[in-house]
Amino acid sequence: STQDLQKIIAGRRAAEFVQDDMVVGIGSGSTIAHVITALGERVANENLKIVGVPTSEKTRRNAAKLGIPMYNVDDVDKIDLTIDGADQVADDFSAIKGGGAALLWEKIVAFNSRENIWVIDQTKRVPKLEQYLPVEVIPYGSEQLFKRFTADGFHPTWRLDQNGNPVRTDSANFLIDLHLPVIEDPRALGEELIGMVGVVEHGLFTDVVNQIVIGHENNVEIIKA
Ligand code: DER
Repeated sequence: STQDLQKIIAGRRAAEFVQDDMVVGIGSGSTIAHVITALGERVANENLKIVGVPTSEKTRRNAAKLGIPMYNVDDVDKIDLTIDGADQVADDFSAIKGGGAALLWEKIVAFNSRENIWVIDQTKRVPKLEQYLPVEVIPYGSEQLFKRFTADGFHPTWRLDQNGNPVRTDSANFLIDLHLPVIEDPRALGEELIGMVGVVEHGLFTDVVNQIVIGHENNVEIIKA
């Protein structure tokens, strides 16, 4: 589809920001899969010297399979550049992430990176964040949290796998997806959510990104935050 093509050209363009000797945070999702493929080709064909830090076990496996040495975030001094995807990126450079159930490790890696780049296809661009917000919660007490989200008008739903069982994140937590109208103040909402006992992390990413790589019909747009 054209969206897949936009992901491919944006992913391959974003991979060009990676240079020899970098420690690279590698994101999760279908767009980043094209970044991983491009980096794997450069490791194989140009002997690119990089170390990867995964934002999910799936990314660790996919990158390692392509010959990219993978280290945990605590096994490197610092991450030079993290490239990740997003579900929505607003005009103020805030984002909603978590569609791929990796938001906690993604946020940990992002906040330990000198520079962050998000790679998206143009359908992810929105004036303001809206409609959908993943929240990672500790299983114990999550039913109580769910009821509180309902009472607060957040229209929560459990993230379920194809068998209808609650998805477990790589940290063995549950995900509750909130469904809200337009999010006018992502920072305030993020602070409200993080203050709730049992909430581990949420998918609002503000004050993080440095550059956005956007795949359009026939070109790639790069915007500095
Ligand atoms: O979970 C995330 O934030 C991922 O980056 C993901 O949602 C983006 O996924 P996509 O590149 O498959 O659209």
